[in-house]
Amino acid sequence: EFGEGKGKAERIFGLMDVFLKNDPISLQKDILDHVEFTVAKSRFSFDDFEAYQALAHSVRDRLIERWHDTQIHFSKKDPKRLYFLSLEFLMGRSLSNSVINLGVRDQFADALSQLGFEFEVLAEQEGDACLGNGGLARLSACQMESLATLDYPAIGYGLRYQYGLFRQVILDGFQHEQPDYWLNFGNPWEIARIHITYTVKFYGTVTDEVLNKEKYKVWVPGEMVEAVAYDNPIPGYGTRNTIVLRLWAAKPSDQHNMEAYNTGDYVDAVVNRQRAESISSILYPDDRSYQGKELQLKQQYFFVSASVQDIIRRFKDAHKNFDEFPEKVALQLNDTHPSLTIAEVMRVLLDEEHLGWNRAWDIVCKIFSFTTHTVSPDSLVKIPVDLLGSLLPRHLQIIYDINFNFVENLKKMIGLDYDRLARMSIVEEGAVKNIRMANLAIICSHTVNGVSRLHSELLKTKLFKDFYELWPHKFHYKTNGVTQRRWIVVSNPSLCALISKWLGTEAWIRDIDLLIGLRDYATNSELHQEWKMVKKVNKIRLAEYIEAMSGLKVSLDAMFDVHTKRVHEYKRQLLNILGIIHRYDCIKNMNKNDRRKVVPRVCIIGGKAAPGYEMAKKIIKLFHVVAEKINNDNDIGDLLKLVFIPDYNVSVAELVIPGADLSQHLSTAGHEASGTSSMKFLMNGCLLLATEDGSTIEMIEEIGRDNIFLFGAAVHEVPALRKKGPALKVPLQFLRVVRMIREGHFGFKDYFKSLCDKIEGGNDYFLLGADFASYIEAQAAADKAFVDEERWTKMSILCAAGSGKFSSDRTIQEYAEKTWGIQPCRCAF
Ligand code: GPU
Repeated sequence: EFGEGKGKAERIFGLMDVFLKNDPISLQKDILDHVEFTVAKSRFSFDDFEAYQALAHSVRDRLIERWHDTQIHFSKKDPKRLYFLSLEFLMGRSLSNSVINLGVRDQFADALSQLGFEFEVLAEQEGDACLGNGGLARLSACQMESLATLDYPAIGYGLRYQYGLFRQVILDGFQHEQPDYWLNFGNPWEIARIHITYTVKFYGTVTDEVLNKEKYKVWVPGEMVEAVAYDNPIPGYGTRNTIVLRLWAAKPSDQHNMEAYNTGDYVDAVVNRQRAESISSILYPDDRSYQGKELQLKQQYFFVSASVQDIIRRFKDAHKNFDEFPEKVALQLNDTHPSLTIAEVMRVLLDEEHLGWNRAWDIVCKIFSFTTHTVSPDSLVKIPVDLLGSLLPRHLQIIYDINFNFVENLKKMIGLDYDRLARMSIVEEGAVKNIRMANLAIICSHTVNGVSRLHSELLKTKLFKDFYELWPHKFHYKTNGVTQRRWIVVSNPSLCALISKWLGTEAWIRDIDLLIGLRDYATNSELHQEWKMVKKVNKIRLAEYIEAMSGLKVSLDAMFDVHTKRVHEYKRQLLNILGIIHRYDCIKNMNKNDRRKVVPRVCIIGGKAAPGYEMAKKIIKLFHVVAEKINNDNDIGDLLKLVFIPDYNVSVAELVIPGADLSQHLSTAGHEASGTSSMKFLMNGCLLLATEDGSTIEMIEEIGRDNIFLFGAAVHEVPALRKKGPALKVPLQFLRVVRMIREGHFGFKDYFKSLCDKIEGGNDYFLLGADFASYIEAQAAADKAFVDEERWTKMSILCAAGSGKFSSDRTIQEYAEKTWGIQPCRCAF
């Protein structure tokens, strides 16, 4: 169809500009064109939201351009690819991060200002993509960004939930959940790939068939659903490489048997078909627990099956022989949620590619790596056998076969130790028979990673002890990290500029170890002045947000003390509240003179509770009733103010973290696998008050004990304390604050009874009483340090300077080199 004589490709090249242009005039033209042709508004009249949409589309064009180049480059080089499988990604907003990574932020800001708009104002128009619950999901997002920045050939796979994590609304101090229909206003950051679809099968039966005298299993499904790909480009920083997060959406299948509808009502039949979409419609809001719901299992398999088909299709486009599969494919299982992938790959290699068991098994054993994010056996996914057998009959057979071989081999290695055999078996016997997905993942993966050093020790000595003793070589850890592009450059532009100025380079944005250079200036008074200014700017921003949200005016001289994360008993938000009550009680009982010495505090808490987690919801309510009392006590004034930040999510975190003076990480030692919010606070020069848990232990090594406020029992002390039960000594102050709640000092006496019962009289599993005295001491130490401005600022600088280890760039590089065996593949244009 193109001109004679010239090749088609040449002709197309001739028709296009080489790259989209990024000068202010071209950008303005692009934005106005998108106003007119994409948003369909007049270029002479459009509002902030429409301007945001047009802006987002012009950025998207640039993402697509780079992503195509990256794809072409990857196809040509055919490197080993990493496939990152996760059911949760907390991406937050995309605009600022994209323009910064594309290196066109200032150009866009200029172009917009010439059109009469302000970049920051438009950026605020964007909603959050909350396709995940908490730390695990945000970790996936940080890791995708690092994979792109470090030029690794990677693809992320996930689900395109129509409803993200619920929006938290507080009414009368109680949490209410509202649906997050985040796609309502369209999503400029995704590209619908209506031609990339795969059929996913469910239910049905398995029959034996003979082909060329070989016996094969054939799965005849009872239901089929289509998976459609939606691609979300992820640009790297300081590189042209742009990778993709491919999210699957469920659509009714065309292969539906319409015959069956003839007897029924046509409209009902179509409505029924439409139900297929429900598979990808909602994110389950309970982190770390699988409720045994069929829909949730369907979701997992839907995601797994579509991803595996896509991976195998890509492999077959370039290769004929499956023996090369492990040289080209690394599959990373983000926790147990996607571990059905193992059975699915096995099924495809056996039943569709006819490789035979031994060859298929050999391949499977070389391609999977598994990362676990928990220390608690209760968080490991178990699927009831009946449920799995009805939804995925062939997969159950395969899992049984894998288990049979495993147990037979195990017997040869460890003898007939039936207790241990039962513990290690993939099948859990009991009133309800379950499939233990973690055991399946460990048995079939070449590497099992923990998320911090301490976590890995706990895996080896507790959770996965039996497996560690069998296969010590499989167990490793990669301490988590977060991306400094999102958590400093995007969220804290003032600090970003300050760091670059003092280091004399922006290179730390790609090479975070350079931050250590700030240590040389830790006592420099000029830096101190500028550092304090930056903190002030961020505190003003946060104070304005608090006022807009709650009407509460907070003093900028007060210490902003922040505790934001999912609400869980083990994270001990309750300890913080008890500490606040104690502080209040002390202030009330002080004379005027002593009051003058009190360090004013704004105590900020934020975080969602799973809708069915009663105790977590009571903790939220307790904070509110205590806040009500204290904030309205004229006797207290600015000495103590309490703020609950509702609907804590990525974009709220971007605002809160830079404005914090102190942040709290209070998990009972041995319960937080890693913790990642602490890393974001640390990078932003916020001091930490923490237990020696998860990654905190490694932070102490990086910044020194003098620069962090530590408290509480150490991991090895926890079991003995628990054992003491009712005999455990707890300080009188602790009993006093619990009594205040019990006796109705803050109202809702009956409602809080069960909460008080849970921390008294030997029931205090998370050891709030045992750790209380040392918690209060650590808080006093923080107060003391805060009044010494010079000391505080020095500590703050040393925190940021020592945070280099906690970049996801380091984590990803370790994974790439030690676990996945992948190399950078940089697109050089
Ligand atoms: N984590 Br399991 C979650 O956010 N959700 C989960 O369901 C499970 C773990 C967190 C860990 O609690 C946290 O310690 C860790 O830093 C994070 O995953 C990322 O590894």
